Amino acid sequence: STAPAVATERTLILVKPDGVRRGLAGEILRRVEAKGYRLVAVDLRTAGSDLLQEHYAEHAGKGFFAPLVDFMASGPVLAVVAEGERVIEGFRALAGTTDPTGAAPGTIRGDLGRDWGSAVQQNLVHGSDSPESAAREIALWFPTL
Ligand code: RTP
Ligand code: MG
Repeated sequence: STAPAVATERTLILVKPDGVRRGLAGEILRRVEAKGYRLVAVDLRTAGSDLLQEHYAEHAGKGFFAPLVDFMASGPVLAVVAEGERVIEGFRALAGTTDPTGAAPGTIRGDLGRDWGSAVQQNLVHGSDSPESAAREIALWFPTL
């Protein structure tokens, strides 16, 4: 008998402005590709606050919302759509936990990130957290895809 197929998914990855500024975009994409995921789209751009407020709508009203949007608009981000079986969960595992200081070594945040003394956690990457979030975020960042 054959095992049930695992669905191919797409996820939205952002290399945040701290990652681009530090010259880590290539290293982060390397890890995504080395894990075996396929790059579907990549675009380096400075996002406006309208897009970022929509992207982070679930955090509207929280104390870190405005500083987070300002940080995310502070320079170019690398927006990426990656594809593969269980890529949503797989990329979040590659990224590591939200707090980069405590993130496990071996992860992007654990190997490359740390606390830099600002209130907003500069944790290098974003990855969609569910199929619904991925669909919403991909439509937002890549409306023609
Ligand atoms: P992300 O969405 O960026 O992949 O990160 P996440 O799921 O691990 O974290 P989430 O809770 O969704 O928060 C989104 C981003 O907001 C910043 N943040 N700052 N207490 C704070 O100051 C705080 N909490 C979150 C981080 O940049 C986080 O990735
Ligand atoms: Mg999140």
